[in-house]
Amino acid sequence: MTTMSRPVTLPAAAHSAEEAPDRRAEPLRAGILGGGFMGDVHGRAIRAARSVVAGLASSTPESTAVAASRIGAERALTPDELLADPSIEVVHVCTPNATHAEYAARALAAGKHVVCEKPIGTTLAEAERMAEAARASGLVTAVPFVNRFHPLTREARDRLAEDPGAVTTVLGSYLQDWLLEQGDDDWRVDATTGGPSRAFGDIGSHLVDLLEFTTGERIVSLRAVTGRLHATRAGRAVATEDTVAAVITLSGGGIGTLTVSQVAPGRKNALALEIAKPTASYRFEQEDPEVLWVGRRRGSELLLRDPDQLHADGRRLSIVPAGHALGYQNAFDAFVADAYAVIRGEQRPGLPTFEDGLRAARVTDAVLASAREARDVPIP
Ligand code: SOE
Repeated sequence: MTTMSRPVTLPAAAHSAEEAPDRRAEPLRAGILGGGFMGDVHGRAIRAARSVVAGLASSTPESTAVAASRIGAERALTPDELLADPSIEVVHVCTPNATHAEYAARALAAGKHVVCEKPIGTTLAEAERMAEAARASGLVTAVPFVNRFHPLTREARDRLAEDPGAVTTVLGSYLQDWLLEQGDDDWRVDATTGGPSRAFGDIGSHLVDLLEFTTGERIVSLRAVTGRLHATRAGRAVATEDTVAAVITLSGGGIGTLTVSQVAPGRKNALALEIAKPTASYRFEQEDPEVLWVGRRRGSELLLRDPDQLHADGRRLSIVPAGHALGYQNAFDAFVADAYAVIRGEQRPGLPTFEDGLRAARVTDAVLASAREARDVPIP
């Protein structure tokens, strides 16, 4: 039976009493900006990381009181109070997209680590400023590209790394239907609150991050087209896209297609990624995360998550035995746990930071430019 434990090596400082104490066991004190459904998801993950939701601030005193009570925050605060609170060590930014950069920048300036929902900026320029602010701060920043934290996406990554040759083809899609009807509305629909790209910035970013993370390759150019099912919603003109289709070229010379839609009837969070190399194919579906399809010319298999069969990373994330299904919140919990471990001074390869948030902004910017100008767009 493979042991789940890892040899514990205490940092040098922990050996001498007068040195800083080992902080790993102590709970961190977190603040959450935003009281929507992502605030709930972050709140659960903070507690799963043995830490405390010390404060929560939403858009009004009333919505803050309701969300703080629902999420179990110690105190209902205003954003200014939360950002000024010296006891809060890490700020989770879960507000509408247009306020991400301002709040993240203020939290960094206040010396607080930042977990910021994507996008870190609604434009490439804003994302570049945020990544620079993160570098200059020396603080820990993280962006919840949590599909990296399913044990089987880590397994796919490790197997792809061992698989010789470059990626040949990628078939990627992320389909939802929560904005299918003309009466469906959300702050994401408006460019002023959600940013100029909606479908791609919102969920295409997950697809791109998972593709580049698992393959280790980069999209080096793309040609995209966008679509809009409803030109108006709730009587307002809509300028952001419902659908995106893109043809991509990869750094290893491979090619692929990405399809993103928030108006695909029956699809809820159907992220699917199929990657082919000359020796094997790998397919992961977010709505069925306990299975990885491994395709071969002879002997394809459905790999069911079983810690004994996984590489170290997939085993580490397999917090329950085979047969007890792990899901989205578990992946989110693993993401926050890794971010907090890095805040406590440990190493956690694969943590998505503001550098990865900037990468997502670069690709999103290229998608909009390509669709607007009907041309291939190279991506540095
Ligand atoms: C809405 O499309 C949304 O909540 C996204 O913003 C999240 O990133 C995705 O994980 C689920 O759907």
